[in-house]
Amino acid sequence: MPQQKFNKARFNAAFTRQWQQLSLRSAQQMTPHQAWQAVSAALAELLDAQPAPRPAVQQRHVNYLSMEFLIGRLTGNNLLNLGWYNDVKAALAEHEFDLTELLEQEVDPALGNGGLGRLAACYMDSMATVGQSATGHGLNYQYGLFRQSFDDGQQIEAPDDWQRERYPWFRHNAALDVEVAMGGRVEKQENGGVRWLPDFTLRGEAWDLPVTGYRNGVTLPLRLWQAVSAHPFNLTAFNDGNFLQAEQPGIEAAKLTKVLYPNDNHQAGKRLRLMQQYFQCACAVADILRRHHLAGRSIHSLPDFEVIQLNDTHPTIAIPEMLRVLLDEHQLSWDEAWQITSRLFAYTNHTLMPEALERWDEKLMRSLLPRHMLIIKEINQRLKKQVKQRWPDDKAMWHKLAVVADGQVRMANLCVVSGFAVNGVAALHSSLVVSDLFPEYHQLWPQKFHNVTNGITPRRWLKQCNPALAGLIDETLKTEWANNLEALSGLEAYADDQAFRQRYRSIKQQNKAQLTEYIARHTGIIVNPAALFDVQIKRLHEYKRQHLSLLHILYCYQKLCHNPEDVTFTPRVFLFGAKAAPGYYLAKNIIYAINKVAEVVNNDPRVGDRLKVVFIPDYRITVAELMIPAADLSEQISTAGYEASGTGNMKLALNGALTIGTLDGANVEIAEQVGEENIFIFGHTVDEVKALKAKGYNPKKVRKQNKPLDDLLKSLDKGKFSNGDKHAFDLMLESLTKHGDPWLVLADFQAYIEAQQRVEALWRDPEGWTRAAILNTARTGMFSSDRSIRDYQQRIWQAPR
Ligand code: H53
Repeated sequence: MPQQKFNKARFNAAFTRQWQQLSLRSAQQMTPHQAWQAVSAALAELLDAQPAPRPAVQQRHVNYLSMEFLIGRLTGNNLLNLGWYNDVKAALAEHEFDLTELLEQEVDPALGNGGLGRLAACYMDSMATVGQSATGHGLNYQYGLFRQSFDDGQQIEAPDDWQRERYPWFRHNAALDVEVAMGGRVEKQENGGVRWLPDFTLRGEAWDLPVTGYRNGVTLPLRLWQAVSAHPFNLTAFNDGNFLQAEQPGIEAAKLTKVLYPNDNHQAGKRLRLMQQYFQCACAVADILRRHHLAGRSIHSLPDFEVIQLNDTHPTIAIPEMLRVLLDEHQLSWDEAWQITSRLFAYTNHTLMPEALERWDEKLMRSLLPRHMLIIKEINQRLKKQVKQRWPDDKAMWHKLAVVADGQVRMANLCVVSGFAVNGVAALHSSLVVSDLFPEYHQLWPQKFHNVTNGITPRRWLKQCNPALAGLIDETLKTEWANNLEALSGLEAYADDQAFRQRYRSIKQQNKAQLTEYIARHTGIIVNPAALFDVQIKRLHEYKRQHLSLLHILYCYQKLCHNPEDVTFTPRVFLFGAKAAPGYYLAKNIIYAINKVAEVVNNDPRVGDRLKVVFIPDYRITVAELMIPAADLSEQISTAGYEASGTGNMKLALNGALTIGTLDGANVEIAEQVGEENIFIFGHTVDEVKALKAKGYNPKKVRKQNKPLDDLLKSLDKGKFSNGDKHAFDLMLESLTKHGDPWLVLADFQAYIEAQQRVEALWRDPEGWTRAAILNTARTGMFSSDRSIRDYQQRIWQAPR
């Protein structure tokens, strides 16, 4: 499809209708927020009028099921993808509005927690860009991820009412309404079948957001389901005088999609969460089947036309739901239903951590979804036969592979058993999925297992967030790179070009100045934009080891305190952005510790502007878009084997930050691409982590043998950073010593300090540093999510079967 042309007259007409609806006399009477709404609503109207694109080749339609889509602001991004930015800017200037200012009015739709939700958003963008026919299915949460502020260094959470009701990009498609049943019991029927008699039903409403491809006229729907009461008001109960009961269904329904669970990489096991999962899956399955029937196709051909990609195990319940509909509503036999389902579902695994692998209590599952529980049991029974055949009399083996065991339903097992494909999200992770997580399943079905290394959309993560660098690349390469990121390799030739280096460096400096201003405005802290900007942005989690960076801060601080006149000291600004799940107290304690250390360091006159520590509050996509282009150093320091991929690492490298990192997740592939001289790798490898743990790791011993480390820990312990409170950081410190330092922070400390010394050595050579930064930009083309989507197409979605 060709790029859609901007039609100024139609835009103006739509824009005018918007302010007229507000009963104003002129456009100028709108507040900036109203004007942003008017622009967005007008643009949405122009997009609506577009014919749906037809893929050139017959391909399976992808249904991307995800509980999270962390999309970030839409208006600017859509303008960029449509190629209308300048046209709209000019049109608005005639109404005396500045587009750039209006775009700042948009509140981030924070419908996700972290990497997994952001990946889903990048994949929607890329599916639209490569012309993959697709629908995203998620939930329309009334409250997104909480807003974060700090009170005396402690994280405070506030609800994020992101004004969905007036979010101008939403389109409610009433023709797509779905009824979803829950609870109740099952009844055996005379013909041997089973009937589900649910307790109550809800209505699912489809709220669509448009996802625009890059200048190709494609728009894909991101369909966010919202729960409302199917029977809004129980009149009988009302007439009987039972007011509360009369309103009950409405209350229940409204609760369901009210709020996003704020856990990343951790399962809470709450009933309402399971209800959310089922609600989303039931809506998606009904929607997929509705489209299939509408096209007049036989149910047996479903997998020839559709594929359902499960983003982690959160939407796994879609599998028994599909079976239920095929068995109970289409009256298919088990074999027929299984034949369809097992060619339909593909599963992406994003974590190896046991606490994040979903398991649902069997009783809970049965009470909410009795029919589904029966179906899961049937899958389990049939699997048992297969396992027994392969490993006769091996009880331990069956216990490991069962879908239902110890009163729990294991969702990852259900996915592997029922789907046709399983993939990890980086080369290392995918190999660990096979070797450590599912080795026996791999023996049974080796052909199911794949790797698809994650990616990021270069539209938002370079062209939009770093316009200066994007401009320099345009000018230098004179070719379209935003949908062909491998073209960046053309920049290699300029890594040794003095003039190019100078411009590249001054763009970084400009971006740092902008961030410096933002920091001053939002935190009151004045940082030195000439210092090395050392950036760690990601969810707060022990395995990501923000506290390892904290130890390095203390190390730098001690050094300055001992020798305030040290002229060789590398000025640094440590920048953090991270939210901790509200119930994750240890993570919150790490935030507190960083903030308290920051307070002391930032106000110590001996330090001046050579060392600053800033925890930027309320980290979100919009803040990431400011921090990433301004970063010099990218901290990717997870314990090897635990970060499945990481995607922030890719964004930062692409924007010319050098990585300091462990051989974990996609860091391994980044290192391969950029070359070992352009990255700072340190620490225990996956094998070394395993060996150390097997041998019996003792952090106390490490501490004893490393005097500077011991001193740092003591300084935290003794209340030096907490006004004498000796217990302020107990949670964190006890984990590091008493509780065995499960993430090997102390074990990697020395190697980390030495890697930081290598960072400083290169920083002292600005030409060498810039050269390495340019090579990072030039060599990270493979991390475009367009490439990931093509991998999914070739290896999974459209692979010959
Ligand atoms: O998914 C990212 C990875 C990252 C991984 C993350 C993730 C979540 O954000 C939430 C749950 C989960 O199981 C995994 O931690 O390493 O880059 C996208 O694949």
